[in-house]
Amino acid sequence: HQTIYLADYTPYGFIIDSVALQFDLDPHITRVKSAIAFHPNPEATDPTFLLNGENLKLISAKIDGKPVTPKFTAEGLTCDVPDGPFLWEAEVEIDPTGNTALEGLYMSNGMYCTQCEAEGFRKITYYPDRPDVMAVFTVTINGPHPVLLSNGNPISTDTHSAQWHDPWPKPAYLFALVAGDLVAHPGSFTTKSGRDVALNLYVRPGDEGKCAFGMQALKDSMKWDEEVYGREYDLDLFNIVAVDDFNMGAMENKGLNVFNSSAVLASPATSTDMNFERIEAIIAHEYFHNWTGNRITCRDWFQLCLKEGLTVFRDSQFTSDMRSAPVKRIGDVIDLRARQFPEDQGPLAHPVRPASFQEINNFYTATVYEKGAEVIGMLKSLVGDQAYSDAVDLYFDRHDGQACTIEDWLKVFEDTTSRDLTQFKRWYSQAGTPCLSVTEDWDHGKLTLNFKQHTPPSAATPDPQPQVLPIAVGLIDQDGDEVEPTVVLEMTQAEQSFVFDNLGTRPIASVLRGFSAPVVLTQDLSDADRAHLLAHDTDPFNRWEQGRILARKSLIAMILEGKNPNKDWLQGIRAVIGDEHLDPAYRALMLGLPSQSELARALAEDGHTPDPDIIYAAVETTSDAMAKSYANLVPTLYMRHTVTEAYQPNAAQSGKRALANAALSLLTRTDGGTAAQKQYDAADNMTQQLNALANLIRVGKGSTALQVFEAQWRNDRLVMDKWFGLQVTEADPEDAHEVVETLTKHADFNWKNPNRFRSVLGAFAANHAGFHHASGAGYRLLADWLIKLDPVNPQTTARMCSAFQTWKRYDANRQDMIKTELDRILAQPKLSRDTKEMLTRIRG
Ligand code: B3K
Ligand code: ZN
Repeated sequence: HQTIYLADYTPYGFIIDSVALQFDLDPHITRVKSAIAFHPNPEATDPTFLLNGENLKLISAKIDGKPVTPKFTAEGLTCDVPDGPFLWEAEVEIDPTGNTALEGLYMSNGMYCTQCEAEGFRKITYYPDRPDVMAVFTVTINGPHPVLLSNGNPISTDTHSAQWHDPWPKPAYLFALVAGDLVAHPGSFTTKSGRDVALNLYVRPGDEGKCAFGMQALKDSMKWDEEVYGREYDLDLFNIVAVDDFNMGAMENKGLNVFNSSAVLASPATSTDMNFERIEAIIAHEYFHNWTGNRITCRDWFQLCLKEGLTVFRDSQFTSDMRSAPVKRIGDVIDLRARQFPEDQGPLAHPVRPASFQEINNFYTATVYEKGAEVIGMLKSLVGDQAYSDAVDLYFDRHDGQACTIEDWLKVFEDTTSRDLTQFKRWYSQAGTPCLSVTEDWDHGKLTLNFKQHTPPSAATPDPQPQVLPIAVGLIDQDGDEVEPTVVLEMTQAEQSFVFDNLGTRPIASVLRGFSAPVVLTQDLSDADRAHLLAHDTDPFNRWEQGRILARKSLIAMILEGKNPNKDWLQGIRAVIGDEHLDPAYRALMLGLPSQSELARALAEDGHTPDPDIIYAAVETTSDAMAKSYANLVPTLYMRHTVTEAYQPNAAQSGKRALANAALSLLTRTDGGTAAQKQYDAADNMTQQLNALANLIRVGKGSTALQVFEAQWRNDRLVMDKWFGLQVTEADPEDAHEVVETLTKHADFNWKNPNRFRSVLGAFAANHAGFHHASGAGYRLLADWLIKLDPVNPQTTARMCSAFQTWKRYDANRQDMIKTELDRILAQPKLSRDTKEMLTRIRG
């Protein structure tokens, strides 16, 4: 397979004046006719006429009405063309039913839908399938279906035929088509300049009751983007379609977003608080792409973070505004450490803007998305809020309608602030998580903070240079008062010191407030100082962070030295969770522990070989110690935060439930499941039902409730995904692989459905001690399923390969067993490009 390099970019040889497509839909033999008007691109150096195409049966091809015989290549076809403008017309045949990869045009439960990003349009017809080729599309759809949708505005709809026109030039990856027996949940929105926009959420009959929340989230997003970014919607219609078979969360096709049904359908009875929050964020994310992604798109796929990092940053801002900003920030950091840090510190490490790839679908990663968003957050804190807003306005003004690069993005900041961002740009080109350490000198009222930064080298970046680090710092004195409010120190050197003068007594430095840079921080603070910050820091992130660090230190001392859980930490947390002035959602986070895989990473970072069984035992012992130590507080916490009003998925109610359910999981450790069973029986919403069920499974009393649950929900796919997933997540590590094996034999284990596959095998990879079972049974089991899924759905298979990315952390035995499995998969004939690239990188 061929490697593609950022450095090799050249513009396409032609410009497209218009695209007309006609689809004659058939489940097995769909005909696609295209008429594309081209003229030579005066700025291009290579005049070769290339059209991408994959799995297409060419029926006919004409140029200016005359039949032509193209030459087929690995990528598609090429053909001799006239010197000036010309019309390319082609007819191809495709098989939507046979398309199990869920890329291009495919069928899902009897409906037709498309997924074209990144390079799926080439599976629909011959076309220059690259994001810098933008064109105006007119689409005719013929087929016996009540609903026939494409991008833009409808220009005619008859029975069994519809015509759509999208006035905004777009790259092919934003094309979409949906057809089927769907029902619309309608809504409307009036933009700030008075444009009436019709909104629809299209779902399968039966799902009508799960639309209201998503519709409201869409309206909230439209309003927010007007208020905060000044961005108005630009068509008379905005459609969202829910699809059961989808490789990712959702897709921002122009005017016709297609969503994984799990990322849009919601109701109190079937969705948890976490589901509601995620749905709100994904709807916002896809909507925000209308400006950051669609109106301004990417020149090439190396620039993916241009739209994704920025849009993730925007959706985080939205969630912070809709809900609690500190809770959102802590959640984002937990997620970054769980998904991006392992990537950045292992064999898959790549820069936010990668320099090469074989299969671009493998680069829709936590690094491109979440670290990409962190980079924008850093830029904003370096230049300040006003300059950020001015620069982004300039970006929209200057680049509307263009396919852009990271250079274009940084230039608007340089032009508005007169800053030189040359060094800052390293965030886009260097892989690896910087390690930042800080020591202190105290001298007569003068506190000096001495910082050192170092990024470990990786295959992607063998010789990393110092990064620009915005380090937010505040000072807290011995009485718990803030003597220096947050300042952002700008570190640019490998070693750099900053001085705070005129201080009375020696304060405690609260460093990296709000997690102001995505680094691994080492600070030589005593446990007593950390406990002081846990009690008094004015920065809610760092308050939580100190508790988290103390928890991690306690766990690591248990793992390495067989110590007991740290009493001071237990006491410190107790004070916070008992403080009724604090937001319940925040207190629930305070009760969380580092994940087992995060502990494994911390151990490996310090040169130890993590033992998954010992880590598991330490976490269990710690949870038991919390349950005992807080025994007289927990029942009160549980009762006091039990919501009695009618269910609302808002921040206030879900925060209370989060705290009550955190309390329930401690309570279950002492009452053996009595309260959980009671909650299960009384539950009238999925948050309460699922949390109760998890606790029952954990104490070995889940079998009846699991049967009841299955009988209640067997016809609801999304709820059944939870039923499958929970049994794996909560399985005792000793027999997790057997639980998985049993579940994969269940009649409803439809492994070709990505949601169902992930609910079992994805959850298994996340059951740390279960997956890393000393027998190697977990590795074999996952490998068997990856081998089975790869020919059917390469994208989903390749994503799941990342379960193996941390393999070099573990002992020689486990490494050998994993290597055997990696090699066994790699030896499969006809392994997809996606999976092959992932495993080759992971194996190293
Ligand atoms: N842009 C899509 C992701 C497409 C994935 C292609 N493999 C969703 C999003 O980020 O909004
Ligand atoms: Zn996105």
